[in-house]
Amino acid sequence: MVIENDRLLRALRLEPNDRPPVWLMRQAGRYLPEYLKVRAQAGSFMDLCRNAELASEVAMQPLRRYPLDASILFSDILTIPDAMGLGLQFMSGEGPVFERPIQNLKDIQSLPLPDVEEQLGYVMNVVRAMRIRIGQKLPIIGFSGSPWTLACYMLEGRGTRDFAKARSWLWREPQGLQLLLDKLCSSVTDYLAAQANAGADVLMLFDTWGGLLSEAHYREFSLQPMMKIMQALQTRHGCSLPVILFSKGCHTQIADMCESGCAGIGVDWRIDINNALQQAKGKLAVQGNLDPTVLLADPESIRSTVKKQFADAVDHAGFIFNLGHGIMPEVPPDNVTVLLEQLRQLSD
Ligand code: 1CP
Repeated sequence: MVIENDRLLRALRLEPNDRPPVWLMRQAGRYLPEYLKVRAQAGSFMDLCRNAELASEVAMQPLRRYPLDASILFSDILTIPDAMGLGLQFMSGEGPVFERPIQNLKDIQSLPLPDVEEQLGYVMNVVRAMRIRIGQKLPIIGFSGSPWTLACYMLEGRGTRDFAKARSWLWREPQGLQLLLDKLCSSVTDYLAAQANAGADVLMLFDTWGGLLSEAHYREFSLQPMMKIMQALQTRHGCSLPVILFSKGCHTQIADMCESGCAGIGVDWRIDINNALQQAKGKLAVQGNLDPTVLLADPESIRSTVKKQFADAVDHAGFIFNLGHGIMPEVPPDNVTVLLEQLRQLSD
C-alpha cells in the first residue's frame, strides 16, 4: 500500500524531500488536555493502552492539532516485561513500578517468553485501529524498548536516576544479564514483527538508557542485541521495514551505529545536528534533536532555535526534524504550534 505523505519513508531511504519530515517524540500524552480527558475516561494509563478505540483516539489527537508527518503507536515500552509477568503498575506522579522485579539469576532462568499475539495482541489491535482512522495518509511508527533499556527497568524495578542496581549486573553477573538480553531479543523481535504485520510502516527501538554505558559496554550489551533484532526481523520474519535506533546519550558512537543495519538514528541535543549529519552522511537518516526544554521557553526563543536547526540541516537528505527526547508534560500545547509554524514558514 502506498502512503500518501511519504516524507518520513523517503528520508529513511535517504531520498530528497520537498521539506524535512517532522514528528515529535511523545507527541501524544500528558501535555494535551484532550489526552488527560481520555485517560480519565479509560481509568488508568494501562487501561488506556489496552483499549484500542481510546488508544487510537489519543494517537490521533496531536495529528488534529499539528501538521505532523508521522503517527506513532500509542502504547508503552514496558508492555513486554508486563507480559513476562513482572506486574507493571503506574503509580500516579511516580512513573512505572514493577511488583515483581528480577532479583537473581533464577528469576531470569525461569522468565517466560510471552506469546506475543495472545498476551500483547491488544497492542496490535491499537495499530489496526490507528490504520483505520488514518487510512493511507500518514506512516505509522511501531516501537519497542531496546533489550538493554527494558532490562534496566526489570532489574531496577522502577525508573531511577542512574540505574545503579541494573548496571551492577554488568560486573557481578554479565552472563545472567546476557541471558536476560537474549530472552528480550527474542520477544522484541516477535513483537516488532507482529506490529509490522498489523500495519506499522516504520519501527523504532527506544534505547533510552544506552547512554548509561561505557562505549565497550554499549557495543556489547545494547547495540549487539539491537543488531540481532534487526537481523532476525529480516531472516526470521521476512520483515524489511526501516528501523530507527534511538540510543539516548550515545552520540560518541554514531560510527558503530552506522554499521548496525538500521535505516536511521535518533540523536539527542548533546551533539550539534551538523556533526551528527556529517558522520551519518550517505549511510543513515538522522532524527532529532532540539532540547525538549526549549518548549518551556518564550515563542521567540523557540522560533530562533528552530531557524538555526533548519539552516544547519535542511540540505541533508535523510534529516528528520524531531526533539532530542520526548515532549514534557509541562509544555504548553501552543508552544508546539509555534515550533511547527516556524518550521512550516521556513519550508515554504
Ligand atoms: O498518562 C500517564 O500518566 C502516562 C504517561 C505515559 C505516556 C503518555 C507513559 C508512562 N508512557 C506514555 C506513552 C509512550 N511511552 C509512548 C507513545 C506516545 C508518543 O510518543 O506519542 C512512547 C513511545 C513511550 C516510550 C517510553 N516509555 C520510553 C522510551 C522513550 C523515552 O521517553 O525515553 C520510556 C523510557 C518509557 C517508560 C515510561 N512510561 C511512562 C513513563 C512516565 C515512563 C518513563 C519513566 C522514567 O522516567 O523512567
